[in-house]
Amino acid sequence: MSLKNLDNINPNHPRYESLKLRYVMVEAYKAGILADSGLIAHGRGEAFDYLLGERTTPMAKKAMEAAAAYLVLAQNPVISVNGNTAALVPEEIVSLAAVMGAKLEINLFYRTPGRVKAIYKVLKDAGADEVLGLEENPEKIPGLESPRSRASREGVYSSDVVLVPLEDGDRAEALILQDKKVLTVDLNPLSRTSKTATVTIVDNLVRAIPCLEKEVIRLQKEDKIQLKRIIDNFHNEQNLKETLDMLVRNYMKP
Ligand code: PTJ
Repeated sequence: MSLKNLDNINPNHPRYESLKLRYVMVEAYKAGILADSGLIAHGRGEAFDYLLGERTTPMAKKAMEAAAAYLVLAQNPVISVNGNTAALVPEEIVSLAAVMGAKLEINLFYRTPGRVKAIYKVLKDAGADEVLGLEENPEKIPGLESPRSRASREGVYSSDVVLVPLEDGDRAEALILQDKKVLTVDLNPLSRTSKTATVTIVDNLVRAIPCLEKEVIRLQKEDKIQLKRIIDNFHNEQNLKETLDMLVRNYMKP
């Protein structure tokens, strides 16, 4: 992604990282990768990130460990990729998939052939071997009407664990009803997806995905009993509550 618009901004600017991500998103929108609503979603994420102190919290680290345990134990793990994910972490998501042999599947709410093509190219350029989600006659996830109901036969449809960053609540619910474990990354601990998912990592995607990859590599060396223990010791609702408590404390700080 071109960052030439950033040339006029001093890297020492206190909001440099945030400004950089904004430019990445604007360029991704211009390149047809991101939906216009993706920019709005990014803004909402920014607001929550600000309240979280723009850093990975201990609760997010705990959620990453649980998510990594699910991914390591999975038979058919799949990473669902939308416009925001392709814009923010293309190399990182491809690398995470490669480390654990997971499949990558494009799944868009605002689906157009042009966006699917653009996101496919981003993932291929980032080194992906195979990208699912382009099938003419995909399976459907029951209970969903939007293009999000699409599911590749060898991907989301037959998966046991799905990582769905920046998801909408309906699809997370529908996937859970299909007995899948749903892992998400969402800066909003109050979103329906956050509350529905099996594991919610409340963190910025740009920080979370590289950390998650490290956790997967670490846990690949552990035995199954230890991985199951990590899963049993994780409680999504409690973790979200602790995150929300921290967010409120930060908000109340003078
Ligand atoms: O690419 P498409 O067509 O599939 O559309 C993707 C969007 C994101 C536009 C679509 O899924 C959507 O409208 O999502 P929502 O309902 O706005 O939810 C997005 C959630 O992601 C919100 O709760 C945001 O707080 C959160 N979010 C935004 N940016 C980030 C984020 N979470 C983690 N990291 C971010 N960088």
